[in-house]
Amino acid sequence: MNLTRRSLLASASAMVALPKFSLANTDVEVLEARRSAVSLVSDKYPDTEVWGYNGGVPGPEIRVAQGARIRRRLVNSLDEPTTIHWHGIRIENAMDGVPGITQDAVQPGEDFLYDFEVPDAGTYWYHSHFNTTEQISRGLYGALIVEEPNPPEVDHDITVIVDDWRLGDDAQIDPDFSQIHDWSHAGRLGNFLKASLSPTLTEVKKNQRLRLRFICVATDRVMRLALTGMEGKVVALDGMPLSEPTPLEMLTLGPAQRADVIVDITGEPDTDAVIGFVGREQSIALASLKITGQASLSSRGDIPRLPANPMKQLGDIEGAKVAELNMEGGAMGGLRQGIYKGKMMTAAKLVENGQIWTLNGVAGLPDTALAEVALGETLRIPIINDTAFAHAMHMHGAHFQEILPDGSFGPLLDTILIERQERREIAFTASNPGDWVFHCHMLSHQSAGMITWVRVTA
Ligand SMILES: [Cu+2]
Repeated sequence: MNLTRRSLLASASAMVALPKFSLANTDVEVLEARRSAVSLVSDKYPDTEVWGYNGGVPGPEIRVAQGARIRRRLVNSLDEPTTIHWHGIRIENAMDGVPGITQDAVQPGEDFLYDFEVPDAGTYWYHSHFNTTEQISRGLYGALIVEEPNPPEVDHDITVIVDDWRLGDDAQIDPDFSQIHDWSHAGRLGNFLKASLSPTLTEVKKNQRLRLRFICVATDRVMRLALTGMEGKVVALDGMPLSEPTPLEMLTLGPAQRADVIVDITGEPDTDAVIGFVGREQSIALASLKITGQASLSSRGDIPRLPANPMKQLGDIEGAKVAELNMEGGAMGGLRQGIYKGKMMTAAKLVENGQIWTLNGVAGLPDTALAEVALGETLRIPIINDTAFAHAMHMHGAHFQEILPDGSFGPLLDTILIERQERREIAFTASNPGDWVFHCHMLSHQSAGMITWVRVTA
């Protein structure tokens, strides 16, 4: 089955009912991780067996007001352990969902209560943080939207989750998750791209204004998206408002990255506004919106800024702690040896252990932190990608900023895409105590070694 035949299937996920889990005095909504079957490709194909939350993929969209408390009981009805990570949320460490670091993995048949506040508005997501290459590839993710008290006025506020599935001819997920070739190259790339719009949207009118919240949940694929029939600006990245919205051209989203855009429909009635994936050889329409008329005669005017979040930006970085991060390994990477589980191993021995990539010479989670910083202290991390592939580095518990070549600071991000052989530098001022993992969100790379951690002491 090739990409083209399957490509024009824009789809919207069905709404799923939330089961309730009774506690003594209060009802807590449940996120049940379980197997189910969903119509992923089209009516012409059989349903796809997935692992999802409450039987849907994506899982139910969680939408709350800024500053609200989120309480969800994870019920594990899978045959293997799982956890939930609340991606991009400034969360207390115990709620971060990293097994072995912030909590024990939730065993089959067991449950775990996540209970935390969301201090920042924006577009976030939640997903499994156990056996992630397989669990996220099979569908254990959903959107987490935190609304501003006074959001900009738009006609439609739509979450657009883009995913990349590797399916067989029977529309079933390829069950081989440990192919060394995938892990050592660009990861487990799929053959079926899908955009899920929530709420469903199929028709728009010229001069309507849309807020599109893009979330790239792909296991390993970098999504390059182009929007036609609409014009606007990028107003937020990784949930955080840009101080100055930027013109919308090609949107490049690595795994786990998000972008909020505000666009006005500029196409003529009876044409389509299209969200397209731009591939090397062909472009694919992920979603087509029929323009059915004209909402008004004139255009809407300037695209507004989003209100800033109460998150501190970088200030003076003089005297900051510096912890360099060297990435090595992978195909064409020349890795000769590395430490794994405390032992020095040859590259061949590492591969035997399913490890292919190293961060500062260590494959897998190291015993000691990349850096230890106190609250209020600033940490600079120069990242040297000495590999032949791009990596999407994700920091838990904090947003960071890039230190640009001219010394200025980039926007707040929680995931940064670092191209092959690139050197980039990020920094953040510690404000959230705990042990936080810092890993490649190309999940095949994370599974095969690219994970470390940072300690913030209170
Ligand atoms: Cu990577």
